[in-house]
Amino acid sequence: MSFIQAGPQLGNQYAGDRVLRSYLKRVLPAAVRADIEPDLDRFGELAGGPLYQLSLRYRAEVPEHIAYDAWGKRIDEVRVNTAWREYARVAAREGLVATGYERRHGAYSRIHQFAKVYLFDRSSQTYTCPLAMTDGCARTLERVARPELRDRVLGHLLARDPEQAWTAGQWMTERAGGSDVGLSETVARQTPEGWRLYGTKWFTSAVTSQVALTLARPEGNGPGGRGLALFFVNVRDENGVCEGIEVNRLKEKLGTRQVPTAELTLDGVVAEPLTELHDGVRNMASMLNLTRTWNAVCSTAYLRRGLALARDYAGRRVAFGAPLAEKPLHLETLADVAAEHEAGFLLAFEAVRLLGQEELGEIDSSAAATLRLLQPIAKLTTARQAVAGASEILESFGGAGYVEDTGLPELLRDAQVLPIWEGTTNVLSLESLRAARRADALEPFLADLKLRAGAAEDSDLREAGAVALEAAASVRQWWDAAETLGPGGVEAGARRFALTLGRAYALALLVEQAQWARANEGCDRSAEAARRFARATINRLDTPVSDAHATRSLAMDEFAKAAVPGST
Ligand code: MFK
Repeated sequence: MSFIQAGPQLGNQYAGDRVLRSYLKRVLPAAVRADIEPDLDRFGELAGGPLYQLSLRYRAEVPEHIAYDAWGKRIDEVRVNTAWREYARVAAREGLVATGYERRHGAYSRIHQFAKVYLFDRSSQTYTCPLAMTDGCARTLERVARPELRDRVLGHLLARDPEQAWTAGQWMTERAGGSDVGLSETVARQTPEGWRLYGTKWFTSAVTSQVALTLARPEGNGPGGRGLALFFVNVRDENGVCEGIEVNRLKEKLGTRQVPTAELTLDGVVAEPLTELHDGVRNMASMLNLTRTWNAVCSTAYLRRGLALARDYAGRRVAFGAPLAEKPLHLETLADVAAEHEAGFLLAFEAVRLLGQEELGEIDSSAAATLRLLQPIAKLTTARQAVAGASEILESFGGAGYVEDTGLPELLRDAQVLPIWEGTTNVLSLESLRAARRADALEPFLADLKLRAGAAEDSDLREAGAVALEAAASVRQWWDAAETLGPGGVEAGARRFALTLGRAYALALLVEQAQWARANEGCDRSAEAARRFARATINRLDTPVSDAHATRSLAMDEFAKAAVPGST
């Protein structure tokens, strides 16, 4: 009989994850870990088994928009696949949002919650999207909503009973303003029945949610983000009807195809202000910071899943006389991805750890400022790792990585959204600059980085730590020279600033983890990850910079002399 290649298999995704387990052992008090570990072990089995199989089985079934019923009545039903409906039940029962708010383990509850999110993400057809927005909505309600509204809604967002559980949408993006949300055109009008919204929302992810937070400009308000107000919308009434909302169409996307993403027309939908009738962007910021944290954690989940599949396959696939697992070049490639994964994981979970402390008021002002900067930095750094790493993982499967029904291409297609939604790399780089300035965050961030990178005792780890310290010094130098660069020069350098910070901080965390794992677990794998990650590019600020004219000439080439459309 001719040869048939065995495909990759997944095991228990908690039990097999050294990086997650070792991290939890280091940061959690023993009693907390003992309490949550059985839950993670059980969920890891589910994620590597039935939930993963479910995602593969319904991989090709994408959402459907039914605009009208048979008799011509507008119904705007959005049908999702069987797996997606099951994920909704699993998410509620498992408390994938609720765990962070029940706070059974105080500030550590966020670590427990996000460990489950990390296990769930790549077995969930990105059901983590509505969950992230639900978490963001819950936190925003906790922080800024009128108590009556908060008490009416929060219980549903945190319900473990699937019959009671709601998810929330986050409708920010409009045709005029994707990144520049202050350009939003949706108007809020006061009527005898309350506020009503009129406008178009251009990207609304997971439009099957029961409720949403959105921005609109109350009539008479000024321009920009300050003139917007934050509103709560009940998307469907008790009969499932969207009164005052039309689904124009579902987006046809590169990836996350099982997530129903819609264009909506708001034609008088009733909405309630969460709080004051201005400063909507600022009031929505806690939602953004939460969804960016989900994005960072899930980005690292892509690499973890890719590695789990590639490692299993490396033992099964024989080429040129030996399994791939014995090929030095194949191992080099996987080890590089593994180093990126471990560094990114620690970066994302540091944002989670500090978030838990901040929410309970158990954080000092330095750590709070560090967190403010870490949120955009962790998101942008890990998202780029996910895309590059997913591409490498697909390649490690050869042609099979390019064939849809292996389920592998989805890893790369879905990953491409991570650096886009919740703020692109460039928008978040600029946001990092603002956070560093407004929150005085750079000083405490760099101080913490130095503490961790400098704490290494063994010479190999001291050497790796020195790379992080040298990058931190470059950041400091660039920052101090910012005035001489002018606004254009600072903006042009923002991405290199942000990525250097992200990768240097990740390296510092990795050095700290590696020293601990060597001393406490007799394990040197984190140390190899640290040494390897230190050899990858950390410092993006130590290369010469071109002048603005040369950059523009090359970037725009045949368009370099053209007038900007619309300018006079
Ligand atoms: C797998 C995981 C999944 C995640 C799924 C999520 C699916 C959802 C899909 C989406 O909804 S994607 C849409 C996401 N859109 C964005 O992320 C928008 C990106 N653009 C930005 O972030 C812009 O920088 C911003 C909209 C914030 C710019 O608007 P403005 O009006 O120019 O804001 P400005 O002046 O920077 O900030 C206004 C106030 O908010 C300031 O406070 P003050 O009024 O006190 O000066 C800021 O400090 C504050 N602020 C802004 N961002 C903040 C923040 N505060 C804390 N944290 C932040 N992140």
